[in-house]
Amino acid sequence: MIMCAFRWTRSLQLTLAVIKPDALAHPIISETVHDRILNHNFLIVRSKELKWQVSDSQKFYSEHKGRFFYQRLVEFMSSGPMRAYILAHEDAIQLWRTLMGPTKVFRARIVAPESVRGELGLTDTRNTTHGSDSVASAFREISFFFPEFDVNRWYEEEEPQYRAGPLCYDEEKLEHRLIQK
Ligand code: 3AN
Repeated sequence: MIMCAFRWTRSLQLTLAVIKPDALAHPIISETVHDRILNHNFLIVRSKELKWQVSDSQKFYSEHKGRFFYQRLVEFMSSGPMRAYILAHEDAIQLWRTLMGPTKVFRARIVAPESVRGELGLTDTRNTTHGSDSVASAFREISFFFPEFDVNRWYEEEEPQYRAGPLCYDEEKLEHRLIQK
């Protein structure tokens, strides 16, 4: 157990982050991404490993249906286990997007070589990670990956507690949790 006493000045925002199958298959890559999450003071509200059926992948990426990469994307995202996180930070959505870097790995290598995708991505499809791109998509995507998690309730009831702490990091569950005062 590691105590975490970070001082927040603004309210916390949630985002969904995913380590995609290509990256989770390589422990050094997934540990590097996980360490980057912790080193940037994200709070890990929930994390879990899961594997999609093709139908889950089709549903999640329905907005891309018809694009040239759709079939490849759908097959890849259901090809092996992933790790999904609900992350909290003052500016969680934008911070995680910045840490990931641009969608296209070859562009990421040039414009953001130290980003996750710039450093660890393989191709535009196998680009290591996913992150929500807006408040609305964070709501939708968190509910998709964690149907048992109530986003509204978290903001109403748990956000003030996570902001105030104290929290500890559970190295086995890969999650932060509140310590009862
Ligand atoms: P992001 O994941 O950065 O939000 P989206 O939502 O435009 O990007 O695309 C969803 C996923 O589709 C990407 N993460 C990537 O795996 C795949 N993808 C997007 N554009 C391409 C492309 N031009 N070629 C191959 N795969 C792509």
